[in-house]
Amino acid sequence: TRVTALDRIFDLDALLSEEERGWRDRARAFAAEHIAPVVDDDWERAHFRRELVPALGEAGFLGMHLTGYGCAGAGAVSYGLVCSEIEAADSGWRTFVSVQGSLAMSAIAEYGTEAQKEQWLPGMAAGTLVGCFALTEPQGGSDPGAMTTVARRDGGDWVIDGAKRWIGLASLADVAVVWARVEEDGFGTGARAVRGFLVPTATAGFEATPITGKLSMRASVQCDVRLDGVRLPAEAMLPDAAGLSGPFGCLNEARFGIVWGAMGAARSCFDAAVGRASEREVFGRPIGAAQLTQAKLADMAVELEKGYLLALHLGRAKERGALTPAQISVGKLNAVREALEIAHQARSILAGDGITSAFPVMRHAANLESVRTYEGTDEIHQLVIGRELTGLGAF
Ligand code: TGC
Repeated sequence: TRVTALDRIFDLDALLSEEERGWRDRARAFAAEHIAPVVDDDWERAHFRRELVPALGEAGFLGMHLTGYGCAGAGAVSYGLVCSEIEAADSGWRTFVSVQGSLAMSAIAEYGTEAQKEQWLPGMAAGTLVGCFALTEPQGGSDPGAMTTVARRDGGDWVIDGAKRWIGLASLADVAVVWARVEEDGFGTGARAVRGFLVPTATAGFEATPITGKLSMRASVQCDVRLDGVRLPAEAMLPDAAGLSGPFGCLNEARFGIVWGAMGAARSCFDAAVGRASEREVFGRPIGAAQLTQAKLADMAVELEKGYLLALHLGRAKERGALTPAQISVGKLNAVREALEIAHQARSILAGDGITSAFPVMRHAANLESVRTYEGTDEIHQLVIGRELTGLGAF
């Protein structure tokens, strides 16, 4: 696999185990073979390459942090490194890995019954089944506590009514993890609690419509979802998630992957800028020999190094079971904010060529706008950190 300018300077390898380097190298090779050659065309055509999903499963990347049920049981840092390499190719594909593994599979693995795990996890790990995670609603995603989707009991069944928006993969998924407010769940958790339900997407009343007109994440799919009288058996509910801590627990997993993933997109932009700076001549010499260009490259490299070291620090904490939501907010806020700044600086070094698909930079920049918004906006993470610092909630 290619050694990047970043690898040369930082020697992140020295901080990784042989197993972690193996995951990183396999993901880098996978992205180079399967994603990089086709992603510009897919992005242009707004095409999600569904047929790649089983290959991701075969590589072991889906739900790789989970144990059993065909999952790899890898460590947090290995998972982060894979997210980074996949997102260096395209944020849409890292989003797929996150939605499938961190959100949908984590929800089933953490909160599901043995029968639910047996039914869904092996196929999802193999990439023969796709899952989605339906939390956000049309009025906005920052306050899931305001959700209006409801699940009510009807005899032994559940009946769900409501709407969700920005749900990745919903139109392709086999199963949706749907979060809904229950009137009375019969489990003693009280009225109006939020519960999770496994909804096979073939169920009558479930309808997913891809959102069009996106100028970001064009090689992946996000949907509007309608749930009209979706009738499910009693055992469709995830028994071990009661309240918003259920979906938030899954968001913690996905946000951790983003801490690493956004650094991958940034590294791709950085590599493009370094490569071009040594070739493109202005005023009779490569622009990489200009002090202003070197200052930009140096600032980008500093943020990349800090971002990767922070990701690694959080990964080690996660492996010790010590990672807190506030720490994840620091990582997500920093990684995406700095990745966008790096993408913008790289674009300026590439000049006019930087706006074309000859370089990945504008695609990454456009994708990162979505990453900045989903899984908690910058502002939400600032407020989580602010609450940690002051003890005062300002939401
Ligand atoms: P509050 O409503 O008071 O707390 C509810 C319960 O949740 C617990 N909690 C957490 N648990 C685990 N991890 C976390 N990070 C948690 N954050 C909160 C909390 O302790 C409480 O538990 P309990 O047992 O006492 O009931 O909420 P809060 O005041 O703690 O949080 C407010 C705020 C703003 C931080 C939270 O609402 C938030 O994080 N909002 C942002 C939500 C978000 O990220 N939405 C975007 C989702 S992205 C998406 O759905 C798309 S997936 C990608 C795709 O499909 O493509």
